[in-house]
Amino acid sequence: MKIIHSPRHLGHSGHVELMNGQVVPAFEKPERVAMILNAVGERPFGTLIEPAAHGLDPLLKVHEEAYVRFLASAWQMWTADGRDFPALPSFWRAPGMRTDLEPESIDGKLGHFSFDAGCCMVAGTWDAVQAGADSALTGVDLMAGGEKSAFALCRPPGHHAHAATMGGYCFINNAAVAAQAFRDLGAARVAILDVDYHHGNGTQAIFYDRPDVLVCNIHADPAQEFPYFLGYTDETGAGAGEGFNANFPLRWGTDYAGWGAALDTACTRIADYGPDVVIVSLGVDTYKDDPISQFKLDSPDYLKIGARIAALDRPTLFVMEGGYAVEAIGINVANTLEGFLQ
Ligand code: Q9C
Ligand code: ZN
Repeated sequence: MKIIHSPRHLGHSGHVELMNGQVVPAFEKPERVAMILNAVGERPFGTLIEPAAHGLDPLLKVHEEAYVRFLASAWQMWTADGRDFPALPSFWRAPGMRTDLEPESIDGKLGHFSFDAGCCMVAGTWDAVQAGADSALTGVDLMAGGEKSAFALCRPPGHHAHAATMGGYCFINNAAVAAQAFRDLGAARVAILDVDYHHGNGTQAIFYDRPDVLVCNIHADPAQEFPYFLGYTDETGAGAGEGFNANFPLRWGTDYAGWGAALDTACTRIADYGPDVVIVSLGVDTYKDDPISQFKLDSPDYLKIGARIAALDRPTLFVMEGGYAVEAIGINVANTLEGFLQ
């Protein structure tokens, strides 16, 4: 299995987030990728390759142009106001306020295009984001060329990003960009299996009214956990997409007995759909010692996850999402891939 990775993710560093009302160093940090590279490097998985540049067109198929323009110019606008520290939104709308107007001010734009303070931007953020999206797109290219699977080691992650909204450490929705690229290359049906601890609200929203991309999410119950405002069981799709979104929310404290049962149900749904390709939004923040999460999966469980996904017997693109227990993230990702390949 080829692993697609760019060192340009390192440009997205030194950023912060809000935790318990305080500004703290971001949990989504560059060391995550270093640990994954170490762990996969110790096993006979295949070769590391750099992504090819794909430009903005494939991103614009799932993201709005004004949003991409904002991402590309935000750091320049923020620093033009004399600020030489990371950019963080702190103003949002309440229901009843205007959603149709993009403010001129960068402070207004940051709120207009975000749903939380989880997407801090620094000088190298946009370059890192583009390299991540290119990694996912290069994975699509490899599989279009006949590879049975690939792993896009994207950083920052993507599944919380909507068509015109950043949040939850995510700017461009790498899995959604890849799904659309598969469609444009001729795949009739794409299934996205999101196993990150958090609900993939952006991925759900992007494909909510479409039957050509089935989205299945296994995640912490949004009544208890971020992103709080999406990810319930009654969200099953809309219009032509009715029946093509499936959520499996699980309570805090869930271990592999409960989690694996949900995975089995989700995989059965995917098998019934008969996709040409499966995209796995691979978050390993389900791990028992994850610093911001409340599930109880242990490292050997990730071997079982990989094996269950392999049993679908479909071409499979893994796209990196979350996972913040830096000491175990590499083992857990490598175990997933090993379980898949065995
Ligand atoms: N500051 C992903 O796993 N913040 N995003 C929760 C802790 C949001 C996680 C509160 C967590 C987003 C891709
Ligand atoms: Zn997550």
